[in-house]
Order: sequence, then C-alpha cells, then structure tokens
Amino acid sequence: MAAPSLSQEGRENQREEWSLEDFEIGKLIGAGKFGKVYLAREKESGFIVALKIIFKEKLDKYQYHNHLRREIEIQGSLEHPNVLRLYAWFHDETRICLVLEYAAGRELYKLLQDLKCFSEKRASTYIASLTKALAYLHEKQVIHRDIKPENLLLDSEGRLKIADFGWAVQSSAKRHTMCGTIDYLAPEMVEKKAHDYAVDNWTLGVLCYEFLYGVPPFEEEDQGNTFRRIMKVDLKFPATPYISTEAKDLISKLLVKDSSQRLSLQKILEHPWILKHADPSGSCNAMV
Ligand code: N15
Repeated sequence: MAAPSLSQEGRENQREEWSLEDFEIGKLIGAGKFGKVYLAREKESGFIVALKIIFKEKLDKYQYHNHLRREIEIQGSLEHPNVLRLYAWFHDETRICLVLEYAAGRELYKLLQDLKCFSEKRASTYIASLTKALAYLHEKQVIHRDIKPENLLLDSEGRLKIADFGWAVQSSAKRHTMCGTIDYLAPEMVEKKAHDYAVDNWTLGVLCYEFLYGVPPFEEEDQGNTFRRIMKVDLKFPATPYISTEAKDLISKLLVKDSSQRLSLQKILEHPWILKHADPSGSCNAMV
C-alpha cells in the first residue's frame, strides 16, 4: 500500500505540513534514550505508521541535534523495499516527530529467540534481502555499521526491513570512529582502525552464522575473549545443527580478516547457497 498523503514532496515543506493533530496515537511499540515510538494512524487517509516522538530537551542534554539531523537527512533520502522508510518529520516547541514506516510483522531477534535458529531457506532469504539493502545503501555512500538482529523488523508479508540508523554515517573516505556492541564488528572495527564498506559484509557473515546456529560466532561471556576471537577469526562450526557445506562456504568467505578479500555483495547474491535456498520475493512467513 502506498502512503500518498505522506509522500516526499520537497522536504523543506514538511515542517509546516504535518503536526501531531494529524495522527491518532495508539500503543507504545518502542522506547529509546531520546524518545518513544507509537503505533499511529494518519486521520485523513487511515494510513498506519510508526510515530517516533523525541523530546528536544533530551537532545539538548546529550548534544545530539547534529547527529539527528544527519540521520534524518540520510534516512529521508532512502527508498528501498528492505530499508524502513522515513516518510516525513515535523517539530513543535518541545518535540521532534518522525513519521516512520510501520513494520507489522515481528522483531527479528524475537523470532530468532522463539525459533532458536532459522531454516536455511529463512536464513538465506533474510541474508539476500539484507545484501540487497546494503548494496543500495553502499551505492548511496552509506555504511550502516550497526546491523544486528535488534535492528531488523519484518513487515506483514515477512519481508525484512533494516530499521535503525543510530550509528550510520555517510562516508566519503575511511572512518576511524568506534561504536556499537562488539559481537557483530569486523576486526578493523574492534581495533578502531580505518574501515570501509566491507565492515557490513563481515557483519553479514556474523548474521548468517547467528541465523543458522542461533548464536553469533565469536560470542563469549567476556568481551575481551570475543575481541581476541574476532581478531584471530576463530571460527568454529559445531556439528549440530546440521548446516550445509554451501552455507559454511558463504560464512567462511565473509568472515575474512583482510577486508579487501571478503566476498562482494554482488557475489553473495550469486552464491550457490543463496541461489539454491533464498525466496526471490524476499517473503518468509513470520507468523510462527
Ligand atoms: C532520525 C531517524 C530518521 C533515524 C533514527 N532511527 C530511527 O528512527 C529508527 N527507528 C525506527 N527508531 C524507531 C524505529 C521503529 C520503527 C521502531 C519500531 C518500529 C518501527 N516501525 N515498526 C516498528 C515496529 N513494528 C513492530 C511489530 C511488533 C513489535 C514491535 C514493532 N515495532
């Protein structure tokens, strides 16, 4: 379904176009450091959205204005079936409101918790969708850098949506900043070295492993041990569950220390495991 009344018609105008009055606010569906996310309905069209309400006071406290502006600029310019849309934004005296796409399915990490691990069909379908989303983002000079199950949502048809751009940066050159939790981070990130697009390819390898085995590959109680295992690329494939050789081949070609030697996004989409199992429509029934 399209969102005609929320379409992007010159972002400059959106400040005047929308206000909280235009929405019926429903249940709380998410909460973060800076604000809360509600299910909401645009009164005139009946269109369902996720409305994120951020208090300016909180932004002041954490000096977060520039960060938010950059995120809005990035996310507002993106339009891809596997990237959660930002339809519009507006603000009043005290609040900034983001009108985001509502993903009616489930949060992917909860689905993974319930199922323990995914079938090769489900895992490969999600990895293919993520790869397509990342190819689009990289084309737009965006390195996501914080892909993890917590940032992935499913829509009503079971299609995956990348939903959080909390750490995304628009990159022209290699960056030196450190961020995020370490399980999903490439060696060059945990070492705080310069990094580029290939950090997202590494993360695809981590996610592919976690989807199939139920735990990320370098998980340890102690972060120091995780760090050492990432640096050594200490990759082990347990005997159970049974996982195909092709899946392990793909994971092994993504979890490569030398970032220039990791499989490219295009090659991931052409990999035998993806070709054999992934649903081309990107849909996977999440109502389990
Ligand atoms: C500045 C902005 C443009 C980028 C900042 N990042 C975000 O605003 C990303 N963000 C997305 N923050 C919150 C959300 C968000 C959108 C959170 C939850 C949902 C959402 N759309 N749909 C959901 C959602 N659907 C659910 C279904 C079942 C259970 C929980 C659900 N949450």
